[in-house]
Amino acid sequence: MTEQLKRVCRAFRIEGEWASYEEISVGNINHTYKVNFIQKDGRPKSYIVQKVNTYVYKNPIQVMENIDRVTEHIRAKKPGQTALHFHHTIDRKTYFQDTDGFWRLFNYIPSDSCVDMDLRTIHNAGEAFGEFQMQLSDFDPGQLYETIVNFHNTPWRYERLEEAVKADPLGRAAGVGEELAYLRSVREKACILTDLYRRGKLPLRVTHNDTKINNVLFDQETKRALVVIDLDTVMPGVVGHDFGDAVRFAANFVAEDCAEPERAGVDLEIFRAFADGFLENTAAALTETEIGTLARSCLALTAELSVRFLDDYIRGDPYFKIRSPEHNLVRARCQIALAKDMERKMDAMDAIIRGCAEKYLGS
Ligand code: GN1
Ligand code: MG
Repeated sequence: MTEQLKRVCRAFRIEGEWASYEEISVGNINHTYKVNFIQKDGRPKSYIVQKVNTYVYKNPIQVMENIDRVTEHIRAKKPGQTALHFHHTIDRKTYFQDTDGFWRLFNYIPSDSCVDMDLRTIHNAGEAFGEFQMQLSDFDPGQLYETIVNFHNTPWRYERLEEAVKADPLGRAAGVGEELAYLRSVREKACILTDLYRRGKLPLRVTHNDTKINNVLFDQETKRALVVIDLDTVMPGVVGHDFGDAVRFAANFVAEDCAEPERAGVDLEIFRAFADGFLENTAAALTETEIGTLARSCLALTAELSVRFLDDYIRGDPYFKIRSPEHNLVRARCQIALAKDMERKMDAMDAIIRGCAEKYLGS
């Protein structure tokens, strides 16, 4: 690996003396490394190198173009703000391709990544994702490539799952009957965002689409959000894609791949903290219908991801990185347990959303 990373750093014209590297294992798609150099003046300097997963991102150049456009737009709005800066190769590209893959390199930002998930940090993450949406509210979604087609097309995700069950290449479908039955039973609730969008009830926006809270970097001292990262899936979408996915990840009592699904569930205090931060920055701009979908978007995104994990498990795990043979099944079960708890708590979640919206709309 060292030789490979050194080659990538040379391609991006990184100066100084190579010191070491470490792999950053968060993230289920790309491979991420922190590379450490000693500069000429003797001071250390680190960068992040990523190998983009080209099975997932079939056209990584389009991914980079989307990121360039979006970050430029945000930078113009808030010039001094901490940002990701992608380094260029000698031929002025923000990526480097070799026989090993598609690489990019950007600045390392010293930060806290939500290790300490107290309510204030969660609130700040809500503000950050809300602000991100608002900064892009005047960005024409038509300017962005759809880098993963049908990414949040929930009915399509269900169709893919049914195809996988039919093909059943590894004979895994027989062991997931209960999971399938539950997911089929909530299909309509899971598809609510796609359905309302198709009926013209929800506006198209530019969304982040991967609002896991570890995609926000926090200031180590103040705990304020510094920057929203991982812009690979920035694409046209609806507001619930970002809100729902963030809650799915942040408000669960346990990690998204906890092997004890009975412990999964929505922590309503975390939910409230995130919703309050998010709505503080978005309530005034969202339509009544959009606000009305926020609580339900959490269930929709959780069910959708359960479908994706189960689909990947049945197909033999071609998509998500796994750390054990049953990892995708464990993930699917945990997400299903979370979805069930969301169904139970839907009225309470909705009431919290209404309360926060009223607070910021002043009515
Ligand atoms: C993937 O790469 P990462 O870990 O940020 C996935 C998301 C899922 C998430 C679940 C492009 O995100 O959609 O919600 O795993 N990203 C892609 O952990 O499929
Ligand atoms: Mg991602």
